[in-house]
Amino acid sequence: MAEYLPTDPHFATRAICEGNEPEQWNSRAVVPPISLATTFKQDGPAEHRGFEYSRSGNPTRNAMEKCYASLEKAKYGMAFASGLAATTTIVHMLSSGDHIVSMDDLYGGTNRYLTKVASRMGIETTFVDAVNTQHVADAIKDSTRLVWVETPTNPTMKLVDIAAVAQVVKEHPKVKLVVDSTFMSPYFQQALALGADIVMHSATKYINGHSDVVMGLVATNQDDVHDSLRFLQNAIGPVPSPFDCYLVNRSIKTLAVRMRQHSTSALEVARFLEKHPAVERVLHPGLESHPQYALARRQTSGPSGMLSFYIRGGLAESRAFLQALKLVALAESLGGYESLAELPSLMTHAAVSEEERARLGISDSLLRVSVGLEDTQDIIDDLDRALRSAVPV
Ligand code: P1T
Repeated sequence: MAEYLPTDPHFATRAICEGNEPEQWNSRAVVPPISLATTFKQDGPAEHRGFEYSRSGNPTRNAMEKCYASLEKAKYGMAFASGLAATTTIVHMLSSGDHIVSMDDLYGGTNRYLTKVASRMGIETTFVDAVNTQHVADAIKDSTRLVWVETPTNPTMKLVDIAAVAQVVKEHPKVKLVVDSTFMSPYFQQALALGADIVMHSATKYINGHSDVVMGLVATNQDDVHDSLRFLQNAIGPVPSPFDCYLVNRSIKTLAVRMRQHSTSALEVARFLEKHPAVERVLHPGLESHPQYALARRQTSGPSGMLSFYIRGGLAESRAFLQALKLVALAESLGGYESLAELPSLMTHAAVSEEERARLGISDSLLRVSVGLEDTQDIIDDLDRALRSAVPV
């Protein structure tokens, strides 16, 4: 920690100062320089000053990783070329014959990786409804090495009780709990403090927040997990560029203010949609109507900008709504300053089987919205106009 910081700085202070100490650079630059060199001059064979080759370590990445780690109050932070690169690297800690317990409601790309790629490497995954902690406990077997949960889930906004699952996992010393905290960012959810062994994010979303970088971030307090992931980060090679690390480090500076605004606006939008005649049901953990509202209050310090809702009607109405939007862009992804809307059944979750989607409620009338940082009234007006043009009310 920088010497001039208070002993226990708050989130926004850590976001600005940690890992970014000007004293670490000869120039004393207050902004970490973009260090593009792929290799670093050594004093003698295998004698270097912290950096040798940019895949194994890079000054700009290092500054950003330290800053990110401080947001999770973690000992270690590591950056990867995408959220999925972080996921695959974590799964590479396992060997053929090992088993993962994951959840049925998961980002479609994570589901696709586990079912179509990791399975070919001899790693089997059991998908359970992790909303009920007992289902996780029942699925753990001798070969289980990871429990992988996402909370809130993408796109049905279900919550997993991280502390309860962590308690189950702790009874099995060989099993690690991974929490994908992408929808919350470290600002609203501190998964490690709740008992997770590893927390990961698609930093492409809120942490970068400007829809111009694809990146994954992982944090842990455990030396063995860190050593293993650092080895794999170098051995497999899925590292982000120094420029992307510079951009994410810069984005982290405004994470707290961005998240507060996303949260306020999304709650306002969610309340508006809940009363809209063209809307059947709204899924947002900040609404009292959310079935796990009490858990949301306990486990997070607020809801993010993500919500989903069921439009009255089916595919035709969903399509008409999305195509009528003007301000809100019809696009995949989330967590950026611009509002986005999408149809999970045909877009982000198309890789999930039709039967599974039906079981999870990912129907053709389920729409997902990432509420951005435009004026809230303008977002509401756009949604209202598009809903009214798609569904006669
Ligand atoms: O896109 P990438 O940075 O590789 O991250 C994958 C990922 C992991 N976990 C969650 C919860 C995610 O939402 C994602 C990516 N999601 C989208 C692209 C999306 O539109 O939902």
